[in-house]
Amino acid sequence: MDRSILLIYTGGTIGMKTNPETGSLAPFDFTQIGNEVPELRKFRIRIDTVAFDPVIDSSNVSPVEWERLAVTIRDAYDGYDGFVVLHGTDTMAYTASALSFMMENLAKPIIFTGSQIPIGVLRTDGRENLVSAIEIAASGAVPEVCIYFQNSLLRANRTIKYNAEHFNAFRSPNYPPLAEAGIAIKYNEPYIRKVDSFLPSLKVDTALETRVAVVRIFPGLRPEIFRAMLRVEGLRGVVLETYGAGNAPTDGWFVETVAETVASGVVVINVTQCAAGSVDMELYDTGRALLKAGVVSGHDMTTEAAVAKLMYLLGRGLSKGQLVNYLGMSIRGEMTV
Ligand code: ASN
Repeated sequence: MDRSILLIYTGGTIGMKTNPETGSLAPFDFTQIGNEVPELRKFRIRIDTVAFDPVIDSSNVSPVEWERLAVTIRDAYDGYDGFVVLHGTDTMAYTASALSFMMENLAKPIIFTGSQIPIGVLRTDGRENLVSAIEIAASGAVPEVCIYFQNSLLRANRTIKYNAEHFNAFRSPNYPPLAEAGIAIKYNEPYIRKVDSFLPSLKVDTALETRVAVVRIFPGLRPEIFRAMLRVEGLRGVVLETYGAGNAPTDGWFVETVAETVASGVVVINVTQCAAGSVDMELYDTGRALLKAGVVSGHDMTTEAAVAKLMYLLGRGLSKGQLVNYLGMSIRGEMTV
């Protein structure tokens, strides 16, 4: 066995099976994964497993678990060719995005996967997801944090959970898949991050600033409600979800509230409510007003990546100028600029 991976189970649907007595779904002992998926024994790869205790539904995952995951991978980093993280699908795009920022100078694959149906159920989608994720992680071909789901390998910080029912649950609307699994796994080389031999060693930053908010505007949003959301004591950053190409109302109260927020030291980043496409604040007057108020463009970043990037950068004690600079540029391939 010349290759090795560490399989980390955090929780979520994938690691469940039906309790024959009660008929309900419950997590199984993950160290016995070989009993549930005997196919794993056929790999010529050493697979070590570790499970969170307790395992959790991903709706309960918070930056505390992001840190636990980052530290687990950091501590095991030198001993494996790659890492597979089994995670609930609901917040997988947030966790995987966060890891992409927290793991600087990453040179090995970290592949997140999960399933819509538990692995202990006959029609599960988890078996194929797991087997292919392991193969990709062990190959070392993609030195990035990725999500593998239903035959597609996607860059984590470009990915959103798109469908609550279909097996094809994830999309990367603004960046092509890094690989597609059919008869063979075909890697999309031009889009995969390159790692050269001068890359400094892995640096894991776990200090995250969580005093941030996501504010989604909508027609009829009232001035007093908007002000209340932005004037929360201690607020450090806001992801403002705007319309179309980054547009928002030009009403005086709206623009003034945003400008006051920025002037008070809160960083405001503009992302679009559309699943695909990019913010361009110079296109319409309704975008320009935000630019003038000091809002930073999030370009084509997902909300998930914007939240994680904001927490990561705010946690690093940067000056306002550095913060705005890093926010507006791609630091882990998360935006097209
Ligand atoms: N609620 C589950 C979770 O995110 C959903 C899933 O994994 N399919 O943990």
